Amino acid sequence: MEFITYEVEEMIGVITINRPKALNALNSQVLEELDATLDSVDVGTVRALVLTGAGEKSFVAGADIGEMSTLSKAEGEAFGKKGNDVFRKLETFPIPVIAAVNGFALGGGCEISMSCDIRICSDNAIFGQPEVGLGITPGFGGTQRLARIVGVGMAKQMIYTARNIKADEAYRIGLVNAVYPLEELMPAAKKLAKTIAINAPIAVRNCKKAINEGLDVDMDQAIVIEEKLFGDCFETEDQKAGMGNFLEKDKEKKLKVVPFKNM
Ligand code: DAK
Repeated sequence: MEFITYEVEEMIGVITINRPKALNALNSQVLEELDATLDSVDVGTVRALVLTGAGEKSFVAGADIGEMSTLSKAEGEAFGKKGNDVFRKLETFPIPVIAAVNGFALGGGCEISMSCDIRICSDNAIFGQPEVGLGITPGFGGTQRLARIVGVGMAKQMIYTARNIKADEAYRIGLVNAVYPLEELMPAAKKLAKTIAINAPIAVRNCKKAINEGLDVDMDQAIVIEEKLFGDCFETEDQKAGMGNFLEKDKEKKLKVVPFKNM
């Protein structure tokens, strides 16, 4: 891999987009390598992912404008599909993904962060959807995910004006869950990932699925999705150990990591 690094620490996988000379902009190769990296994650042992960018200035400064500038309509559509497929893979990845946004998150950079389950950022982070200034629409799901995360009015304002926002505004509108000094961002992301990782993995996966799938349907259908995924947790070792520890009032055991089984 030239542009992606992947490291596993305990039960946490850290994926870094590593193309700092172009502020980690997403060209076809980055997207292909990211896709292959996700395929290589051992979700039997890794329980949460952190996605970040290399360097201290940029998470991802967008899709690669140089590569896009000469695309035909058909090539533009194919490039859009390549990005959308990998973003969707992230969004529906069986384990939670935390975006640790360490600087610019523009265009495709903002969009890839929105494909993650949770976003936290450094205080130098800048978010924006500048596409209309470049003569295109957001093409990696920005028109859809931004509205779902920050609401229709704020999403329309950001997209129509192409105006960037700083970390504090991203926090205020709910685009990120927390803001940290740059040097504290990765430790905070890993701590958050570990807090998720020590919980029962089947339950965490099912929560992700229930939230994601439930948001796409009406409430009656959504409740049925939740019921099925709730039921699915029973008779698993996670559920037996989790509830058993509580009933035994064994605080030590309660804090222990439940073995990963029954998937
Ligand atoms: N693409 C390619 N190279 C980029 C880049 C990008 N998005 N962003 C930065 N770079 C490169 C710069 O060209 C420069 O390269 P060298 O000149 O050194 O070779 C290097 O990174 C450093 O950038 P700057 O010198 O510009 O650094 P500054 O600190 O002065 O400025 C900046 C940082 C982030 C404000 C500036 O680089 C900038 O404005 N970058 C572009 C940001 C942007 O507009 N991003 C959105 C891209 S549009 C679709 C699929 C996808 C999309 C749309 C449709 N379909 C097919 C339907 C997605 C679109 C986008 O993401």
